[in-house]
Amino acid sequence: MATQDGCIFCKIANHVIESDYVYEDELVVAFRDMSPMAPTHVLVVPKEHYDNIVDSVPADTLAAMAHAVDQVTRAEGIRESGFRTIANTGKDAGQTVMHLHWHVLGGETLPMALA
Ligand code: DGP
Repeated sequence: MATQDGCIFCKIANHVIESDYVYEDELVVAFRDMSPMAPTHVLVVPKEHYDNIVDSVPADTLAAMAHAVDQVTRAEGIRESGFRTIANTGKDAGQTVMHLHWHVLGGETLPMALA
C-alpha cells in the first residue's frame, strides 16, 4: 500500500491514527469530517495515497470510492433525501489536505456553496 510520510489521511485511512469511521473495505475508508458543515459530513478516502482526482487514480479505487458513497448514504439515511459529493482539487478549489478525498454532505437542504 503506497502511503506518503506525514500525510494525515494516509494515517487515518490505514489506522495509524484512529477516527470516527462509518465504512471500510479493502481499498477505502469513510470517516466523519472533524469540522462538519452538514448533519452528515463524511470523507471517503482511499487507503493508497493519491494527491487528488487527477493523480492517475486506478479504476478499481474510483469504483470503491463510489461504492463507499452508496454504502455511507444508505447507512446515514440520506440516499433518498439527497446529498452532495465534492472533490476539492488544488489551491483554487481550497483543497487543504493533499490526499484524494470526497466530501459526502447531507441531512438538510444544502446551501449552494459548501465545503
Ligand atoms: P478539503 O481539503 O478542503 O477538501 O477538506 C479537508 C477536510 O478534511 C476538512 O473539511 C477538514 C477535514 N479534516 C482535516 N484533517 C482532519 C482530521 O485529522 N480528521 C478528520 N476527521 N477530518 C479532518
